[in-house]
Amino acid sequence: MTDIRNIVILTGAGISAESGLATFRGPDGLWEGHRVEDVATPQAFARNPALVQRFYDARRAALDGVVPNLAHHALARLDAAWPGDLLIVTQNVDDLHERAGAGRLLHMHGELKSAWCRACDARTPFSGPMAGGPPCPACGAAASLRPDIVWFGEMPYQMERIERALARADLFVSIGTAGAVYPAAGFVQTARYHGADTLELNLDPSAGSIYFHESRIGPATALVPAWVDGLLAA
Ligand code: BV8
Repeated sequence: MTDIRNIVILTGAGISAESGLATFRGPDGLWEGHRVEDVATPQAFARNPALVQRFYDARRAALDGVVPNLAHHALARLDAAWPGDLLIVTQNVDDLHERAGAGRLLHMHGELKSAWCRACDARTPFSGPMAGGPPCPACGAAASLRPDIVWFGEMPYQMERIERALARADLFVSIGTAGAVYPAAGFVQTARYHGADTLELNLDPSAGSIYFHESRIGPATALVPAWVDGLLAA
């Protein structure tokens, strides 16, 4: 058994790429010619709610046509088998980690399948289009729902819980993220400061590759199962 007990895993759009969901900064990164940074903001929603709702309605609908891939399933297997602390912190707003069976999971940037009511502040499970102004499932208010997504300029969810997990981590693994968006891109430095080993599994070197003790380059469906098998066999 290795001397690794507590693990934090950060995932980004790259872990869902092989399931068919577009990443943000790759060649398929634009949506109807818009950069995500220009649509995923409170200002964009205030200025043009129909455009922003359409952006999220399209991505929420796309979830019905995709399934978790071997990387999601490998992480769920690790989650089920790992005796120490383990936390999957995903930047992704898709539901593929859950559908693969991951339990110790946190969506720091929110979820497509959740709605946030601006009238009663409730967050409720949601599928289907939001553009038509459906009533809030909790309070019934009409046309009061926004996507339960952390936009640029908004505070990511459960940051204290994430910071506590990073402070205790013996191993920090980053999978499928470009390391371009903060605070997630800074987690590797926090983990390293607290003495964790740091590993990056990515198709290309990320902006933060220099902060990792080790970087393995390749597709997540090849790298993640191999890494999990190695860890569970140790
Ligand atoms: C905040 C929800 C403060 C939306 C998202 C200057 C310096 C530092 C920070 C800032 C700055 N200027 C502005 C900021 C702050 C800003 C920021 O970081 N901006 C960036 C652009 C510079 N951050 C924020 O605004 C955050 N909030 O700072 O709040 C605050 C403080 C007090 C009080 C209130 C507020 C909020 C950021 C969250 C924004 N929301 N998502 C949505 O999804 O619609 S971010 C968005 O980018 C997604 O969540 C996405 O997950 C995330 C990161 O992208 P990646 O996951 O990395 O995806 P990407 O396409 O970029 O890369 C894919 C990677 O996968 C690539 O490396 C590729 O090689 C790899 N890959 C591809 N295929 C595969 C693969 N790997 C393996 N296998 C494959 N097959």
